[in-house]
Amino acid sequence: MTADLFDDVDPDQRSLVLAPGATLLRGFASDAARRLLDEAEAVAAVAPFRRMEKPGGLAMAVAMTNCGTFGWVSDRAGYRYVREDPCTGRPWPPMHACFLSLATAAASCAGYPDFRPDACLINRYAPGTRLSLHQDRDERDFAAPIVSVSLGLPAVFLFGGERRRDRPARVPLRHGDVVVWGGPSRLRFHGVEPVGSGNHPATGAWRVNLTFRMAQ
Ligand code: MD3
Ligand code: FE
Repeated sequence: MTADLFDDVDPDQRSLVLAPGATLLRGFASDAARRLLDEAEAVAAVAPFRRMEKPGGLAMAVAMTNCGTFGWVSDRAGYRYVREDPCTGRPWPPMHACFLSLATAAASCAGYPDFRPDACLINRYAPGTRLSLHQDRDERDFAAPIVSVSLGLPAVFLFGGERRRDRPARVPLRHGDVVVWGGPSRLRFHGVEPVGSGNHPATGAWRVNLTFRMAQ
């Protein structure tokens, strides 16, 4: 049980190594959360949240949009990073300074002082929505970490192994938690259990997750 991971640590400890290369910075984004959510809303006003098609044709449950030079997209043709939003034909909205500084500060804390994300995928989960186990391997350089920021409703993150069949650990993630996924953890399978219903003061009935990536 992953809850055990949390039982042994000093309650004041704000940073926890989940696995080699995976660092949880609990509450690291709490102070910035309001600004991050307002900015995510501004991004979505230009590049709307949409449920992308998987290569097999089914729609993903999670609604997504992007900001930054590159955005991650999925359609019948597969997964890739593109400079233009296929919904609008326009470039993705730029990555706001508050996004960039939060992500680079978190990466620095976890030992990645050179992290310069060029893509931020914004995921939005309604209650009941899950993300099935997958690897993130569309980025050019797996030496760069991915920084994730959890906002709004809590969720149980599934942290698997290097093989799909490895049984995942369950990691509860709450509003303001940031995780830096790098090194030997970078290609581990991961997903999100169905988000429970609830009403969060910052987001209402949503979970919002930001993932910062060095795509190119
Ligand atoms: C572990 N998002 O967008 S973030 C994704 O909560 C994604 O929306 C989830 O998985 C979410 O691809 C999880 C945490 C995360 C992101 C990338 C990872 C964990 C990771 C890459 C390697 C290992
Ligand atoms: Fe992922």
